[in-house]
Amino acid sequence: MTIVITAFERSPDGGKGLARDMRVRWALEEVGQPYEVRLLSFAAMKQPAYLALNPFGQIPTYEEGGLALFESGAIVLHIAERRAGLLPGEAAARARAIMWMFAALNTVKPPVFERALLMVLDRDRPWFNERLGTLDDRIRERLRQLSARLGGADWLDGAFSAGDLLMVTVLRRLEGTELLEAHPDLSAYVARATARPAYRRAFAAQRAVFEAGQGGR
Ligand code: GTB
Repeated sequence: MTIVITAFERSPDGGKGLARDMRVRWALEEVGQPYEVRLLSFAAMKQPAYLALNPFGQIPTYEEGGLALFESGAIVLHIAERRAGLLPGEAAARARAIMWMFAALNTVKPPVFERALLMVLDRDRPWFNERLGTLDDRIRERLRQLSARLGGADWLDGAFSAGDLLMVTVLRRLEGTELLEAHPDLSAYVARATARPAYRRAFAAQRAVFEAGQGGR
């Protein structure tokens, strides 16, 4: 059954692999599952045909036969549950890996994502610096806690898992900031994950879309 995912026709991230299709591409590469990509304009993402797939009009979606999914975390979990490579077989270890998936998206991501939005949308607001300070403090605390738990290990809990995959996609939003650089262990964790052949293949695939779009301008 062919797997089809959706991605931006022209990603606003400039080919940096920060859009959410990157998580899905990476997961599919980790488990060795071929896939096709349907590229969408912003306008197409708001049309009824696409809203039937994702009511929020966002990428990515995932289609396989009669199954249609949205939400990158749910898609990564679906992929990880079906093929070996992203979740341990042993029940307790598997539950902990899924716990880390939720921790990445529900506990670490919120202030990181809020900061990214603030930097793009609110730089001219009079309260910008105060809000940035608040979010940076929250992020510092989360990174301190994450670093303490990682404790010099390669991955969050034993072998690389879907929990690491999602956590690294969240941490990548902090690349180039002093927040991440203050934790050389976390920077090394991101570097270790993004050096994986599956990540490199996924990154190159999304980058090729951006470069093709540039050529077409
Ligand atoms: N919770 C959903 C999921 O995880 O799947 C969120 C999906 C989502 O935010 N999709 C974004 C989207 O479709 C693209 S990835 N936005 C269009 C819209 O809402 O109309 C978010 C994103 C956008 C831009 C950058 N960037 O420029 O760096 C990074 C990430």
